Amino acid sequence: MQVLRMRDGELPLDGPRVMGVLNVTPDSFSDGGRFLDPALAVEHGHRLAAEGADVIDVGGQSSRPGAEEVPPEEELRRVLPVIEALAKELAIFLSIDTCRPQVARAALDRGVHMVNDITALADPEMAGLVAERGAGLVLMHMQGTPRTMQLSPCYEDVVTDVRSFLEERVGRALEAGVPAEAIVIDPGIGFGKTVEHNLEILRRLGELGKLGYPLLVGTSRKSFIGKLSGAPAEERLAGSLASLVVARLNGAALFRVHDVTETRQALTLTDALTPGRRPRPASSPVG
Ligand code: HH2
Repeated sequence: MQVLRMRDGELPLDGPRVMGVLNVTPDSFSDGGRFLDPALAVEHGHRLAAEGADVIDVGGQSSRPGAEEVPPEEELRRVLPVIEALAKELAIFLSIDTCRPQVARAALDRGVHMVNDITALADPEMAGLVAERGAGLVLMHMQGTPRTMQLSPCYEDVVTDVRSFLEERVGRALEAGVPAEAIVIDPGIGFGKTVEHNLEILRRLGELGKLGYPLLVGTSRKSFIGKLSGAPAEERLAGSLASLVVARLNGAALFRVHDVTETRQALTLTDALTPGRRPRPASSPVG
């Protein structure tokens, strides 16, 4: 059975796994401002865990199109109290959504198990840090930066280009000593991609799966669903579920979502209806 190795534990990948989103930001595209107060963020973390999330992904900086960078001190100020509390109060895997080694290091010191780097090791220090701490690592594809990425995304062939990029970044991680079992790859839905690019990636996800690493997808409430359906961010659950069912059928193992209960139900049914797959409840004691 394939497992995902993280600091202090392993997450079995014998069924789909759900990563609950916890944005401690004022400006995230769908839940900005809701959990900026640390007490509300911690409460939401408990809710995500109770709903059956396998991992909670804590982020202190929005990466929505056009977002400006926040200083590292502010990112740390937002996430650290929340991580500290969740690590003490919950037996669940925690991930830090950051591209800054300084933030990742402080989060690891306070108990996170995995680093979700949406720049896939743009900072050369990140890989060594992850290796040294035995943490899990998500490597995500993005074209450009959040500020510029949606201006004119352009690829020769989006799936081939994303695949080559991820292959190269996996190579960097392995070279720095991150074990293969600790690596997850993610095509970066919505990060420097048009609607058609996102659809093409989801249709041809199997080609990324051939790299041999677990695939994570983050389609939850994203704007391609809004552009296709006309729905605002808070009304995109049905489209989010439809996209993740297709992603599961095409080989995705992990799903980064805002709506954990509904996602688990959709994934359970997807696996129950897939020949050769058996549904299993997604529970993940740490350790
Ligand atoms: N998407 C977002 C943030 N982090 N990480 C990974 N690995 N994959 C994703 O698709 C992904 C991600 C953006 O979504 P959200 O956190 O809801 O919004 P914001 O960036 O505005 O905080």
